[in-house]
Amino acid sequence: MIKLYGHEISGNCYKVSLMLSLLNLDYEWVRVDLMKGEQKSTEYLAKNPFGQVPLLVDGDTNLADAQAILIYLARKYGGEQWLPTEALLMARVMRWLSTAAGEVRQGPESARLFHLFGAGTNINIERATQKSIFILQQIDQHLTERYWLECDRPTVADVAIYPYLSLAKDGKIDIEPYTNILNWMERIKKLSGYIPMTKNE
Ligand SMILES: N[C@@H](CCC(=O)N[C@@H](CS)C(=O)NCC(=O)O)C(=O)O
Repeated sequence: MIKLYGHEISGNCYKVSLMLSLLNLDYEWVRVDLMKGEQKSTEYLAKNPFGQVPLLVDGDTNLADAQAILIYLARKYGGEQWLPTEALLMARVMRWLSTAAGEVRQGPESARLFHLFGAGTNINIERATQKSIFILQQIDQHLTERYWLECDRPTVADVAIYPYLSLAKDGKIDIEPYTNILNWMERIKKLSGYIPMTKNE
C-alpha cells in the first residue's frame, strides 16, 4: 500500500493527501513529528535526505516534494484527466506547480509559517504579505473567465495551488476580496473525493 509520510499542519502534505483522495487511492498515513524534529532523524534522512515532508513511498518508489508527487500520482494513476500530455497544456499546468513552489510559498505559505511559529522563522512578514497580495491578485484575475486554473477540468494545477490559498487566513491574509478565488475554492470542495486538511489529524 502507498505510504504518505507527513504532518497534519503541513499544507504541502495536504496537497498529496488531497490528490490521493481525489484519485480514490488507499494509503497509509505515517506521521512524522516535525515539532520533535523526527524529519531530521537518521532513519528518516535515509528516506529523504532533504529532511522534509511530504514523502511518498509506493512499492520500491520513494519520492519527495509535493509537486513531484502530484505529477507521479497523476501520471501513474490518473490518466489524462489530471495532467494533460499535449505540449502547451502540460506546460501551462506545470507553470502552476512552479507557482505553488515559488510565489505561493514565498507569499501565503511563508505568512502562515510566520504567524504559526513566530519571528524564529526568520521570515520577513511584510515581504511575505506583499507577495501574498500580488499572487492572489494574479490568480483572481486569471480565474475571471475560468472554472479551473487550466483546461476545462480540475488538474494537478488546482491541487497544487488550493491548499495554501485555503489556509491563507492562518497567515492573516484576507482572501475575502478575491471573489473568483472564493468561487473556485467552492468548486474544489464539491469535487468527488475532496477532503479537508483536518482529515490528516
Ligand atoms: N519543496 C518541498 C518543501 C517541503 C517542505 O517545506 N516541507 C516542510 C513542511 S510543509 C518541512 O518538512 N519542514 C520541516 C523542515 O524543513 O525541517 C515540497 O514542496 O514538498
